[in-house]
Amino acid sequence: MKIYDVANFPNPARVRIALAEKNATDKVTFIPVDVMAGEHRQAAFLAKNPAAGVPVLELDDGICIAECSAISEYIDHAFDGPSLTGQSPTERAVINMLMRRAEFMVLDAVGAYFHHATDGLGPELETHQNAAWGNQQKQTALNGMMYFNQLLEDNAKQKKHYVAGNEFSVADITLFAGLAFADFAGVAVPDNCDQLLAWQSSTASRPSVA
Ligand SMILES: N[C@@H](CCC(=O)N[C@@H](CS)C(=O)NCC(=O)O)C(=O)O
Repeated sequence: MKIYDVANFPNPARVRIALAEKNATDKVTFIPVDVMAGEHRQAAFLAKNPAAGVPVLELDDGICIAECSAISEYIDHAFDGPSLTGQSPTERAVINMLMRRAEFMVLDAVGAYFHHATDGLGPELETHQNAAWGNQQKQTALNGMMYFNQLLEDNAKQKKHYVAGNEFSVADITLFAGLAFADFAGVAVPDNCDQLLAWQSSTASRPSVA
């Protein structure tokens, strides 16, 4: 199978971390996409993902799977190793809910700030900027960080050390990618978010992330 992506971009990182958690990185061929040159907006790539985003997983039979949530789901079930998406109906629902919150409250909000209120990927690619929307989304991201700080504090009181409870999951991976993107985009974690910063530092030391 192939993954079309750009190393070190936040969404591709989610999939690469999931693969590393499953010890399956070497089962995939990575095909670099020249996003900075707009390759992801050309017809050949749009045929794989009409949303013009990386990563895309292409299976050996040609089926293309976009969206990190869907790719992570595939990886979790295609390879052995600890579950990243949960097992019981409750675990699966809670992990999915918190992954979605990590997306729209942090990662995607930072993305909107980066693409709309900063130079983003440069004038050739950032053709429809709306700075007011971008700045509003920066505040959404800061609120999201405070939400996850409180959630991690509440979890820690119950001796649970991950976003969705006792096990590392795609919710942790997504939040970590969101904070990495925030760091890159110059959105600092609010000062009073000690629990979030401690969680970020312990997540950074996982072999799959390091
Ligand atoms: N919701 C998508 C987001 C994909 C996405 O936006 N990827 C970024 C890289 S981190 C991208 O391709 N950006 C290209 C652009 O902004 O033109 C997912 O989960 O995969």
